[in-house]
Amino acid sequence: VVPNRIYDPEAECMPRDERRKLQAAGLRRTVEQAGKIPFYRSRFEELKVTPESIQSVDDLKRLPFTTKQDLRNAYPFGFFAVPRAELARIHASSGTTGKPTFVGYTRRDLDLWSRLCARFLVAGGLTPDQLVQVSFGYGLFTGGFGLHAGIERVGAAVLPASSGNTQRQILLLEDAGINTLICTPSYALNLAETITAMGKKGKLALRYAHLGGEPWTEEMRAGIEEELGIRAFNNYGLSEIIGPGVSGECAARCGMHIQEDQFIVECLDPETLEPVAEGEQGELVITSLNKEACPIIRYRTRDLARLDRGKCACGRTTMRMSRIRGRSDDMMIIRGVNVFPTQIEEALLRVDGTAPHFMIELSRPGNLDEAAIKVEIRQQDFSDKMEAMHKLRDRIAREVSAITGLHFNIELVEPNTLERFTGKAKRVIDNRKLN
Ligand code: ADP
Ligand code: K
Ligand code: ZN
Repeated sequence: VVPNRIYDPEAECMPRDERRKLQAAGLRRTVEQAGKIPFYRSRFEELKVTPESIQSVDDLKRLPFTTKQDLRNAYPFGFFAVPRAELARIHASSGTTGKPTFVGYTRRDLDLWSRLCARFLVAGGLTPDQLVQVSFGYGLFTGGFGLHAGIERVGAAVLPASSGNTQRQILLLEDAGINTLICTPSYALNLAETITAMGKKGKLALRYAHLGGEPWTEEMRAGIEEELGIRAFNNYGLSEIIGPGVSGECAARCGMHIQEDQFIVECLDPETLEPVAEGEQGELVITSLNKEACPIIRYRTRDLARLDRGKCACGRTTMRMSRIRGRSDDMMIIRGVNVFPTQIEEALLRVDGTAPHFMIELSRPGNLDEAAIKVEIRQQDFSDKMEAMHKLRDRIAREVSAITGLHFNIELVEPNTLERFTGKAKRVIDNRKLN
């Protein structure tokens, strides 16, 4: 049983009408801050939006949406609302093509972010006496550094293992006597099964895991918990909003509590962009309320989920969101890393000899994702010389890895063998069993 602890009771358990007033003030502040960004300034002018005209949360529907494409159009720093001198950190998330999307933080933004991570970590059982292994990559992705700061803030000790090298991860878990594991759910399952296979099941000090970054299921949770003898908690976030810390589960584990004092989350029909009926599935659209460097308004996450305004046993008054049930675009999440088919297309464009016809195939033979690309060769470049074909394959793998940071198995296929599409191309076959 996980004790019910609350890191920030004032914010997390605030009466709802009081929080709505706080949100209105935050929204007004955000409109003011966002007005420093040319994209928002011109939208606000068109829509006749001024900070003073924001009276309540209902005014949100007067505000413009923001898409990943909008962020991309302003590459690299066009969505930063503060001068460079005020920046304290820059992270990046994968763009839809070769270039990343940068997100910036001021000192105050970093302070806020670590507070939000501390909240969901404590909700899921983290206490200052624990030893925590972070097996998220430390780098441009928000997972590693984000969780790291949250753990330190709670007062627990952090072991920044970073990602990769499963044998070494297990050695650290065992020899350091780690209590809490942080990684993606699929990696946790992989660790769990490897630990069992090594005959170390039940011999570790592990008690908790905080998992996120990719979709997972209750069946996966049951497997992770059974193999490791722990409690595993789900947390959600995305770089464009702040990183991990947007929402997370409490001990009751009936959805992830949204940090509503900092974000307004709408659940909209992705076609009409109108709110779905209460409790129905829709696209999450998120607005920040206190961010300085990158205030963001009505960001279309493309993540599909349900919202629950019901009361929670833990005493938090915040609304909860379900697991992510899917995406309203073609983004794939491979080993926790976001990948768009357009990134693969861009990589192929850099390689002479390939036709722009390809098919991506995803599978999960064990617990980890495998990704393969079938690439068509142009007639004139097709060769029965093995060496030439090997060189071409390696070249493609390198370009794809340069853009996505992931290894794909490349399979070259003969000219005119892949399906041609008349409508919207369907370039991904996902054989991983999720949802
Ligand atoms: P990170 O670096 O933390 O993975 P990104 O911004 O790269 O963050 O990825 C964010 C995306 O990852 C989200 O939009 C969502 O699709 C997915 N994601 C993050 N956490 C979860 C989660 N707990 N469950 C399902 N999907 C998640
Ligand atoms: K992700
Ligand atoms: Zn709760």
